[in-house]
Amino acid sequence: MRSARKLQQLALTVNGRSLHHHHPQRAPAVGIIGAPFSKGQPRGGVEKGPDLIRTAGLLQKLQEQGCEAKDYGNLTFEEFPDDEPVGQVKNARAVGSANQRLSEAVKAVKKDGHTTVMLGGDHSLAIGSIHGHSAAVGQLSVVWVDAHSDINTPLTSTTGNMHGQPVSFLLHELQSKVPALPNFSWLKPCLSARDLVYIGLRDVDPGEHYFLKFLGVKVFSMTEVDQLGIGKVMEETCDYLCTRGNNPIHLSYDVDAIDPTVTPATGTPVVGGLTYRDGIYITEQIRHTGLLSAVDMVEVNPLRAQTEEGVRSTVSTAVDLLLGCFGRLREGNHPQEYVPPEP
Ligand SMILES: [Mn+2]
Repeated sequence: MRSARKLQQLALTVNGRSLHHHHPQRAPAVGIIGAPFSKGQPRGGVEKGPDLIRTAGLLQKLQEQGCEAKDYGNLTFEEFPDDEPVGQVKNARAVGSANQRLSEAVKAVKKDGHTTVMLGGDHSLAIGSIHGHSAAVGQLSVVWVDAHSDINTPLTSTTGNMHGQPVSFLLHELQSKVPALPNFSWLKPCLSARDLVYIGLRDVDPGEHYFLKFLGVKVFSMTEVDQLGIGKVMEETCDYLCTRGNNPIHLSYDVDAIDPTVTPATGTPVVGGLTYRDGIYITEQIRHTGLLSAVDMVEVNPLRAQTEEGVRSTVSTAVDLLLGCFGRLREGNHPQEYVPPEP
């Protein structure tokens, strides 16, 4: 795919003048799955994320930019009234069960030929989303955009909240560190540490930092974003994923990756985050690879902003990030069949 595009770029260069423009990729069919689930963390409100993002016009805006988009509605989740902590871990039964359902749903929507968009909900849902995606298409690359690395195990976590642990459940390399939990027997690890790239980290626990270093995970923390700029970060990310075999990409996007001045309506905001422009650029470049196969957009929580404007800004940023994933360019777009009117 990469070399085909290179050839095309060459063909579009005439007399040294680049006529290169973004090759119009076939508009992908988008399949939206709502996951109004909040038991991976203690704060109510994050279950409102999917409907808020829909109300902001996601489906219509995707269609307006030429995407075939289908809304599969919201999943419903089993309640576990006696979900006692297992060691430190809170709501293990609810989280295990919800992710099993989500995994089946993502797998089915992938098999249906769609690029999935999972609207969370909290980030514990990445367990089911990535598992189901991998079950449908095989080996994945995961780009995890987040202030946090979410790679605690149930034993390194100090809070017991599972939204800070999903990556540990998914990685082959950490299985000996993850204890068995109720409603998790369906889950088999499906991801290698070398197929994971982080962008935006700035709040990483000691155990998490150990795992990232020990496993040699590719990390672009905010330090690297400052040092290299987002342009170089994305160039290196895409080159790295290329060396890993150009596998289908799963983009797991936590809105708290973006600076809380822009996305304050989230459960665990951390100062010093990505700008709106950095955030959008990530989606444009991932889209440009032609490999994007599934997206998570998680941790939008309207009850956590101080103002209505804070909620609006967070939700509209989440929508803009998703539009960027599916072809919206800041340079502008026009349909492939567009013909300008003649007088
Ligand atoms: Mn997260």
